[in-house]
Amino acid sequence: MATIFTKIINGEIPSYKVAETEDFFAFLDINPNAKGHTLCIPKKEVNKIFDLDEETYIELMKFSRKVALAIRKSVECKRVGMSVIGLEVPHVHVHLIPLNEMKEATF
Ligand code: D5M
Repeated sequence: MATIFTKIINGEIPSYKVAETEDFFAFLDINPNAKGHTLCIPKKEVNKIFDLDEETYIELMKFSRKVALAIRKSVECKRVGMSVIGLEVPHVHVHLIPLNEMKEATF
């Protein structure tokens, strides 16, 4: 059965597309940790990151880097954090999360 992310790539489930190439797709996370939180995925349906073939793994990282640089230009943030969690959805995805320094609390 197709993963929810394959359905997003195929347009069966709506998403906010951030970027797309022949092999990769980037879209906004439905449950963002910060404005601009983006997921980068290979179109190839693979469950876990280290099950990817080496070439796709490297290309996914290159794609994610390009998307992160674009996010940094369009969202106000100090930097963009990158993580691979994969607890919920069994389709490899890289989280790109715009980060800002926390301001001192005032009372
Ligand atoms: O988290 C999976 C991530 O995928 C989590 O941040 C929510 C996101 N998600 C789940 N369904 C959707 C849809 N339909 N659109 C956009 N984002 C979605 P992880 O723990 O890394 O597996």
